[in-house]
Amino acid sequence: MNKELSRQERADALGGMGCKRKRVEDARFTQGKGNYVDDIKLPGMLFGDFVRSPYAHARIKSINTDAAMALDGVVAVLTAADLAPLGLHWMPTLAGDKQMVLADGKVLFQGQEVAYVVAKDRYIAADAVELVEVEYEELEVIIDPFASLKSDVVLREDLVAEDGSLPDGAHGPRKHHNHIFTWEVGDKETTEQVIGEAEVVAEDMFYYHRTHPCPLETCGCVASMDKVNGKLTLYGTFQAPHAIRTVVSLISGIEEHNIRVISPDIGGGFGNKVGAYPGYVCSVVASIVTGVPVKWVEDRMENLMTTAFARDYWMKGKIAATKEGKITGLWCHTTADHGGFDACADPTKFPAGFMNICTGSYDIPVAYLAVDGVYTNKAPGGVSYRCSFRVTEAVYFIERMIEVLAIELNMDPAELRRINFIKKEQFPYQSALGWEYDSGDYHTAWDKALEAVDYKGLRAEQAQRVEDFKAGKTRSLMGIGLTFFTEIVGAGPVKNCDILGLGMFDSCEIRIHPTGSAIARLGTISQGQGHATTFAQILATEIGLPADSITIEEGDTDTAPYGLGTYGSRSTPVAGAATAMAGRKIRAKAQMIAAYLLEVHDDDVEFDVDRFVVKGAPEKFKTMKEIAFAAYNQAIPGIEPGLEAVSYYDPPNMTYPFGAYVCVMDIDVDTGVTDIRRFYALDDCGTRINPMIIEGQIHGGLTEALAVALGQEIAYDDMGNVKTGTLMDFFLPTAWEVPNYETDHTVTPSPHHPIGAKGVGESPHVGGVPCFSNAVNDAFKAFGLRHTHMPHDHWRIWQTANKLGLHG
Ligand code: MCN
Ligand code: CUM
Repeated sequence: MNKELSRQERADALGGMGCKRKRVEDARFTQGKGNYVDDIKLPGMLFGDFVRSPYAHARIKSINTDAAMALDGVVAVLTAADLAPLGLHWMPTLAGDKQMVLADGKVLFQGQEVAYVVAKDRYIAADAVELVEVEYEELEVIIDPFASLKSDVVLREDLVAEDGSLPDGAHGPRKHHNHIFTWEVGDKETTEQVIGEAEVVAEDMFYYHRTHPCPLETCGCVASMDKVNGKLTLYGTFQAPHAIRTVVSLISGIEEHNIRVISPDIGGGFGNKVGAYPGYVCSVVASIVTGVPVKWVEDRMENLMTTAFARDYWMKGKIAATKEGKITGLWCHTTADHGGFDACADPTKFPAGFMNICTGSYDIPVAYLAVDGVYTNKAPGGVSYRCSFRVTEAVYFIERMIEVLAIELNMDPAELRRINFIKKEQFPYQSALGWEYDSGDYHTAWDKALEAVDYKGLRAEQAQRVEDFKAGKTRSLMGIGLTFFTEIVGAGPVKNCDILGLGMFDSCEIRIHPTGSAIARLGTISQGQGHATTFAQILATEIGLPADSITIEEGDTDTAPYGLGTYGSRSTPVAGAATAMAGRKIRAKAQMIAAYLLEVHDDDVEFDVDRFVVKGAPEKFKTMKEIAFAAYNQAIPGIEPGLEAVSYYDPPNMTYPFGAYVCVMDIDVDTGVTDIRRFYALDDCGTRINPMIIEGQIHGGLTEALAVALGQEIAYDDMGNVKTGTLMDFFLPTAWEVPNYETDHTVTPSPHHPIGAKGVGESPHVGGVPCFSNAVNDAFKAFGLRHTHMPHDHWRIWQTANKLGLHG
């Protein structure tokens, strides 16, 4: 205490909001000391493995487990027949559908779970899987959702009544036995009228292909039933541990207080680890049956072929505009391929997620969206991979639609965007499809982006390149990809967002220890996003204790307050808000303690970075550290001992981050090889908690966007075989393909969030995919291309060039 620190120095010492605090997680991750599910080893633990269907659609004639059971070290082989008496051969999905845990009479996709082998080690289990004899009778396979809606083949026999009628699904009436739901938003009649009378209409079909988030760590769990105490502990790769606890309780009948769900370190989630998988149910049952812990961990192929995929949306669009380019209406019909079971992880009232953000960043007076969900013989899932509940699809749709309209209008697409942006003064903005955008300043961001890349210069260079190409001086074309996206993240509000009836609030509980350090527990769970680093920063600023003195703990349902978990970039908008609010409760009590210690009235002290000072007498103060101690050692009249707070936060609205991206790409017409010369990403996520973590999120999301746009897919052949079920075929970009990203930002705080922060985790992916795709399409625009489907791998690009007659 020799030298008095300046206010700024005191603030810097806290490591609070806005600073590039280094990730506290990395010490263990970079030294191989992470604790992932597969690191958990319990005494006597057994291992589970699945027999999976080689067929995409087949009836199961018989299953013979004798040879497998006879193998030394095999403890049990479970089939649907074993689970049926427990009512566990089917399980509810997050979308209100049900899904077979183990094949019940038939299989609906390649890789579907047929039997579950439990053995003394992982290798014996794998050997035993080979010994289970399953007799299949192949059925006609349906891979195309359009064909599915016309087919006589009934995929889900459980969803057709005995008299042949179709009971309603979770989202209302069904039109056909392979139809799941129709979801309509907006004003159909007016929209169609506007389009019918418009001066200019652009129309196209955009396919956002099926892909997969492919986290480094696959899904897995360890179930441990303690029969003496009646307690089930379930460790697993869960993005929503509390929701899993509730679901396990509901389907198993075990009381919720007797279930402890723990998400240890997670090696990437990306939405792949939100839902419930048959592996979890089978492991729990196996542990109950055997009385010892059972571990199940997928291999890479199982993860790619059977767990939550992403996209598979066919989006037909029409957009109307005046000759000057003012958009007057938007129409979209989407055919959504959900595979064999509807296991989309959307909030209940939104069967196509937040696809109705598809009016994008534009002031579109009238719009209409309809989505038809369809069953096919593919794996279930659909909402994953930095998707913000289908916002990826919505943004891809509108950003391709804008490009096609620009062609129709013969107008510069950057200018077309500019003249249609929602203006700053229009916020809060009510969109035609029902959202209230909380805040935005699109023109500022757009101008900054276009200037940063010298947009005019790029277009001039591109025009020259086209001339050179036509003159035979070059075989390379140049594409300029533009995207302006608006995201919608942070579900809640509880009044319109729930999953399986659980309102989407989130929570934070703080305990300040006597010596001025703290632990905060949240209802969310980091999978790599760095919550232990950033949530401590929020608290450091709110309660004036150093971030380094604050432990953040997530993922143990026995200790953390109830929360809905981490996905949809909701942690910052919801749990981050809860953290700030709980911090403010701590501060309010600290203020009373400080006033008592300083012998003044509560109103006569004010918070100053890391202390409360007497107003007008800054030399009289008590630091938060001193106050923390006082909370435990002073008998203060009218104030309980201790310093703790909890907040459950129900957000009044979602947050609406946005961004402006530009991609400059050179394409070799003769090989289809793409070279990303430049990628500029401006993001606005409101108040920035940790700029370095944000930058990391953006680099990661852009790289995944590059993957999806330029080659990654889950492709099926006509027999329903997954053609890209290994990393030999499924494109994962490496340092070789990844360009040097330039990041930039503007800051438009959310007006309703306690610290003004918006989510960012999914933004770069949502904005990145259309940007890469627009660049490819733009490169061939001068030669008459309107739209070509993703993924733009070298072969497809070569074909595009070939079809356009560019190979001479
Ligand atoms: N952040 C910040 N300032 C803001 C907003 C966010 O500093 N204004 C920080 C947050 O404090 C947090 C990180 O950025 O450390 C991401 O925050 P947020 O946008 O709230 O997203 P979530 O934490 O809810 O993470 C979910 C999101 C999703 S849905 C997917 S999918 C995805 C993504 O995060 N999965 C990831 N990024 C991922 N990154 C890693 N490494 N691994 C995954 O599985
Ligand atoms: Cu949609 S992928 Mo994230 O929400 O876990």
